[in-house]
Amino acid sequence: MAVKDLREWIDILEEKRDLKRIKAEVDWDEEIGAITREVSSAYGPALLFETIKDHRNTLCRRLFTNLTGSRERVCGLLGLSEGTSYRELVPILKERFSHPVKPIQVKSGPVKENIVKGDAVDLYQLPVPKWNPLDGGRYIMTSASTVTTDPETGRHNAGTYRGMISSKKTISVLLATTQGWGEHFTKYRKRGEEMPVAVVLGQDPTLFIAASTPVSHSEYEMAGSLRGAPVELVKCETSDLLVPANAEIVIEGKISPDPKSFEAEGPFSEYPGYYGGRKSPKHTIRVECLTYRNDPIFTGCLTGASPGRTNECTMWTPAAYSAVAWHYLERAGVANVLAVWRGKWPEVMRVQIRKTHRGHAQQVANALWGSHIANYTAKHLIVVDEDIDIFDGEAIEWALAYRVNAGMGDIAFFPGTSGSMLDPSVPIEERDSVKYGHGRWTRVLVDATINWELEPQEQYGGHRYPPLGTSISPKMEETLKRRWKEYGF
Ligand SMILES: Cc1cc2nc3c(=O)[nH]c(=O)nc-3n(C[C@H](O)[C@H](O)[C@H](O)COP(=O)(O)O)c2cc1C
Ligand SMILES: [Mn+2]
Repeated sequence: MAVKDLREWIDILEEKRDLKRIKAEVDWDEEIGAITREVSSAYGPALLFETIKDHRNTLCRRLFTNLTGSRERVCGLLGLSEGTSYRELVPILKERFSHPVKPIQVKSGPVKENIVKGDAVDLYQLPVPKWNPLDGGRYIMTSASTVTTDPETGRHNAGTYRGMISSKKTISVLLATTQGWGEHFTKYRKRGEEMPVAVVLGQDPTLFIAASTPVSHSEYEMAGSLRGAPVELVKCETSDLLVPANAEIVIEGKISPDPKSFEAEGPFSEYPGYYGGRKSPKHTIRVECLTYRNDPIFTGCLTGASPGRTNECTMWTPAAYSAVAWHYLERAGVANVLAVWRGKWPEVMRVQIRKTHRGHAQQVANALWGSHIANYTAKHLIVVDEDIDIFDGEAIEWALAYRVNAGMGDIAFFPGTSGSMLDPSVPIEERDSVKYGHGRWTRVLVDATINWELEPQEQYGGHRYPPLGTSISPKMEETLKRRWKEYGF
């Protein structure tokens, strides 16, 4: 079932007629982004741009995007039937995220076919789009996995983190201290050392999914589990970092803790559907080496989503984040969680429980907000009972209407927590990326389960709530079935 690499994924999509090759020359400056926005908002095919302005003769000439732009495509990638619903996908992903598959190290691989070091490095050789009109530059790290290691344990982390080309040999980035690489960077900084990084471009898309999800294990192990076979890794040229042997391109470099090395970064069209971050000096990767396959294929993607306008990541981030959140709840020992669903935007998360005690929803909130997934997720948490379908917006609205009484403590605030730097409802000063490395959220629990402080009532047949008024009796169901045609239907 495993897709070997990006090229095999392209072949599979081509065979399924789910790939569009665009041969007409297109401009990297806004045009590729605009086409991609239109196509992904219509859940259209994957796109391979084959002729890009200024890149007819550069070391990389082609760009692949929208590679995971429909639910069917994502299910195909995971070896599942295309009809698999999100309701079914979440527990499947939870299972896979709970069963890591260790990567294996190999001596060499296609990514070593070409090696460029030192002065020969020129990032403008890559067809990197300026995706959106007000982006601060050409964002090179959008579907890249940025690999770092913990200097104490050697443990690898791979994350999807934005970065833009700031010169021929530098990439300025938005480095959040609460993210995997941020935790590593804090340790390097305390030692007064630079952090080695490797930016992996053009990978088997399961690694893109793992690296974009706050998983509890190594992303390589998670990608191995998602694809059903170990990821093959090779050592970098300028550090001990391990990177996928079949990647299209790997950029090796260092990030210095010295603010003098910082270069301008931002803004960028971000996941909330608004531009995020201002143009200001930020941490910067000093590139030392490029390795790449012959005739490499660059990959990138759009991020922002607003109502009716979307991007490929929203086809799987809700399911992947829901699966990991559920996994963390299980690990914390929270019993009777029946389903978890994060919508298109990570700020709102819904959890369905079979309530067994007072404070059950509060326990869910504490466990979730205390876990790694909460860094960018679950600002607003809605917990519902088992009869509320969390995939149904109307059911959620009904629960919010009739199972929430703020006067009885059903809404709780938890101020002063770290949160997203990109949520525009938070004052800019409170999410200064260089000063704090993260944003500040007041989290909200909406306990939309039936409040057990409401005493059972005799007039409600001994229940806390009145009987459901919209049901018809079994006797009438029988009658209607029998007489339906007679009524003239
Ligand atoms: C397309 C895309 C772009 C992302 N960009 C960033 C980013 O610029 N900075 C960031 O901290 N997280 C970003 N994320 C979210 C992280 O990838 C996500 O939080 C992931 O869990 C990070 O890995 P980590 O948990 O190992 O840090 C992005 C996610 C996606 C899907
Ligand atoms: Mn991680």
